[in-house]
Amino acid sequence: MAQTHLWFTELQNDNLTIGLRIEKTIHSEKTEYQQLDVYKTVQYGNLLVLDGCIMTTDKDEFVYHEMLAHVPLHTHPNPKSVLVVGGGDGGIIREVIKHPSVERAVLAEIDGRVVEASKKYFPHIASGLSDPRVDVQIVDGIRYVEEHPNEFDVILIDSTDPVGPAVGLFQRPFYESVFRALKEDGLMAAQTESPFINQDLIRQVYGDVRATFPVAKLYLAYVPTYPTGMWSFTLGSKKYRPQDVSEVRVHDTKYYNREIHHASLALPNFVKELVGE
Ligand code: SPD
Repeated sequence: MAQTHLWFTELQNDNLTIGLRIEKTIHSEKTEYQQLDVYKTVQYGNLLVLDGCIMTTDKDEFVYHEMLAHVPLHTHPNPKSVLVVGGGDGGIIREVIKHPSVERAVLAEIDGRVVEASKKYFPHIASGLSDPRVDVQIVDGIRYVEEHPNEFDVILIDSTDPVGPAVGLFQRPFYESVFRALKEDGLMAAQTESPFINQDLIRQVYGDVRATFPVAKLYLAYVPTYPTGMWSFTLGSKKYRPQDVSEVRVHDTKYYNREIHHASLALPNFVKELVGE
């Protein structure tokens, strides 16, 4: 096939872009909440974009989804009841249900169109959404968390970037409400952007999580299509520490394993400084 001259460009901040050559636009719509586009790219397969920001691609999605799910899920000794806030593409749910202890996994996604688009254009990412343990709720995740105190072992926050509908998911009242929605030994993890270009956000979120939970830990993974590639996740826990994980229960992964679990907790000095470690 002749090479196209079409490019998708994400403006990552005022001074930085990432460009992916595209073969064609597969889908484009304005949902009730955001602009939703799906492109076929040459390098990364299908690409899901919300409000101009890359959410996931066929080829590198496994890094982010495995790391946001398995580091916290292995930190809990017996996760049975799990809530995913956001994550309408289903990638986190797919990883959650790999844990045999999980009896119930709720997905609280505000935009039902993301779920539908993912089922159609990213079937391998959305594959877990039809599992009988999964309950897909098209609701405001912030409100859902407020209305379900003391219910979950693990809560995973797979938000979009901190603009538009996701802003509230990066604020202290939300983490306090997540604390209340967790059982007495529960824990949470959230995606918290790039240590290279979102330093104020990481400082603020980490500070809020540390003020809310007895245990707080930032960890890292490398996602080629996310701004700068280096990506952070913040874990808050009432009891268990990710440093104490000695065995891994899930093995059908492409990125996560026991060594990666521990390596992801090791922070470069400039990131340690950000979180005061
Ligand atoms: N800038 C990328 C941030 C994307 C975080 N959420 C991705 C959703 C994938 N399930």
